[in-house]
Amino acid sequence: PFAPKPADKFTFGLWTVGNPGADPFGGPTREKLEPAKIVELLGDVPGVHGVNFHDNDLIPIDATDAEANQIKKDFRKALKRTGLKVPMATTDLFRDPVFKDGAFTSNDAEIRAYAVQKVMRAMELGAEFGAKTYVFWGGREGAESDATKDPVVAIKRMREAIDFLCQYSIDRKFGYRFAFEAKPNEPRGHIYNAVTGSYLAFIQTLKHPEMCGVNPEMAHEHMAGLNFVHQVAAALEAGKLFHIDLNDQEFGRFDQDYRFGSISYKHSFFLVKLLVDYKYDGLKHFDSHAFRQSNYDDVKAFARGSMRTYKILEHKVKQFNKDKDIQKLLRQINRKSKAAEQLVSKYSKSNANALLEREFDRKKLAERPLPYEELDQRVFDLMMGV
Ligand code: 3MF
Ligand code: MG
Ligand code: MG
Ligand code: MG
Repeated sequence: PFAPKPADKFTFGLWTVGNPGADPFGGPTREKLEPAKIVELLGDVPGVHGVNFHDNDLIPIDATDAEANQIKKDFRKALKRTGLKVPMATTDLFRDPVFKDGAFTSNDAEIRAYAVQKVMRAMELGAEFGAKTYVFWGGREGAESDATKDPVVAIKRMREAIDFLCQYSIDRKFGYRFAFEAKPNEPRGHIYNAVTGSYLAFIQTLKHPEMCGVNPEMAHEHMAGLNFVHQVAAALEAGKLFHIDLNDQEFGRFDQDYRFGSISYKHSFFLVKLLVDYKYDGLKHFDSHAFRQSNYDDVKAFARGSMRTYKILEHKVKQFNKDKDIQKLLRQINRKSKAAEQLVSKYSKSNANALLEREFDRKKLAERPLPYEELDQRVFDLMMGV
């Protein structure tokens, strides 16, 4: 009953299912797979919609033209065999030493120009495979010491690069929508635009705000101890949720990229509820990887589990929305008053005067019951299937 379908728009990345299990303290525990092999692995997992990539996940940074053409040919064949799409592409602006002090915000003008050129080429590569969403994660855009970079100048450099690339996308008719992904730290000590909300403000200062939105990632906001659901809500309400990175993470820890739903059952439930209630029908990318202990069969279990968890939570959300007792409690706590609502829903001089005149019984209002313990326990019972 929880079988995913391509129409669910679940996606994985070459870098997520292809993750060979290295960490800062130890090397890989799994063999590195060629892109076409990663597509085949995903093809063995029913219900996947697509696979996303960074330019260099597909084509190594030092590849010759002949090598690049062969890789693309094999990759395209694997896509055809499996029916997988490439809905999103992005640029690796973090791995190569040239970006050690940032890409768009580097202190070196030539590195900034190289970064923009690298994105232009990567946009072309994404477009070749049909990508319509282009993600920007500024992994190296930050600082360890604020002695090294002016953070106001950094914002201006970022804006200059994005304005340039928006116009390039328009000129080339790529049809991309840009999605900015925030992260508070890792790999930099501090990354600029640390949370999704920062990007929502930044977008409004761009030359083409209409083609720019966000790609919030659950683990990134949880690293900072923030409520991810609220960040996504802000994006949704602003019409800016262009993409989402689903995964999980213990609060406040290093970047763990765990399987979606594996830690934060309750936050994951309310996230799915938000996406269901507000009819988000965009891409749902699992930006996570299997445990370092897993072999490739277990990586498939990881991919199946990510989607299954989402579908189970979706089912629980439907139960929540139909549950008579829960809905009764919700009606009870959302108290209506036509008179009060009319007064403040729209400003007018007469409304303002009437509101100033009106008497409120503060003590009585404070006494109205809010059975939130009862409601919250019902959520627990529902999730646990009790
Ligand atoms: C790092 C990330 C990135 C981004 C990716 C753009 C390497 O924590 O989340 O993954 O998601 O660069 O999609
Ligand atoms: Mg991440
Ligand atoms: Mg990560
Ligand atoms: Mg991500």
